[in-house]
Amino acid sequence: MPTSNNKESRVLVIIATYNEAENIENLILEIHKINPRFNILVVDDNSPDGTGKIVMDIYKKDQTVHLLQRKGKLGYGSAFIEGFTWGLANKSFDCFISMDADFSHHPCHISQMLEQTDNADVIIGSRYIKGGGTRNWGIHRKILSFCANIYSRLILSVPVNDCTSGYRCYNRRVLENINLTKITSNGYSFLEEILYYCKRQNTVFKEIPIIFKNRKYGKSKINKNEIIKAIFKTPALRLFPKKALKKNKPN
Ligand SMILES: Nc1nc2c(ncn2[C@@H]2O[C@H](COP(=O)(O)OP(=O)(O)OP(=O)(O)O)[C@@H](O)[C@H]2O)c(=O)[nH]1
Ligand SMILES: [Mg+2]
Repeated sequence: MPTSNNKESRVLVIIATYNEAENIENLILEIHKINPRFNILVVDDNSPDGTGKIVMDIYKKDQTVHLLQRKGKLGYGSAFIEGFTWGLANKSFDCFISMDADFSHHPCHISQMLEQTDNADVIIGSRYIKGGGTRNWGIHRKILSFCANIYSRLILSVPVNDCTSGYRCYNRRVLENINLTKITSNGYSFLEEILYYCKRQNTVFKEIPIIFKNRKYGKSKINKNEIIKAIFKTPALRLFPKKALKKNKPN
């Protein structure tokens, strides 16, 4: 737990994991190379490859590393809902970074994100602004991701070029204003859903360019079902908005 009031110790990096044993230890090391005071929370879904055990062993030596071990695979979105809820319960944290475990979101961008926290409420690691991009993606993946972004952006009318990037930094106030128990996406459409509720509270967004590299180790968990769910979820958010904002300030 953070013990002092300096900015670094108020940062909580949240990483959702399912079968990331080949990545998690290195990722934690790389994050702590940037700053050993960052707190890191891993939300693991009882990964059969022992990811949770690796994190538990690190925690025994380094108590800035935390583990939320869940019973089974409950989904990407639900992992972040639990992670944010855990972090918000500790008033010492005021800056919440979400990232993947597979190095597609390289920790080298964390400092650039934190530099923007005085100017913006939500900072997004973006593949679709100048300087950003993807590496080692096939043409299908490129088209899918590009179209998904345009689709989400138009339907949700969010002033963000990369609506499906999971590499983000949120300030506490924005998350506190969302009733996380009312978020209905357990899977990847969580990214669009929470972005929509950020937008509805007049959030200031800032994007910083990132190069998204395909994972070297481990397997992707995204599948066709998740993509189909996101296609339907996005317009549903506009048509049947749930009261997930605590102070409802529609925009
Ligand atoms: N706790 C938890 N984590 C998950 C779940 N599904 C995916 N993750 C994690 O969420 C992050 C993103 O998942 P990936 O499979 O890398 O998805 P992606 O980055 O969109 O797809 P790829 O580019 O193909 O890797 C990774 O750290 C996964 O381990 C889940 O059900 N529960
Ligand atoms: Mg990935």
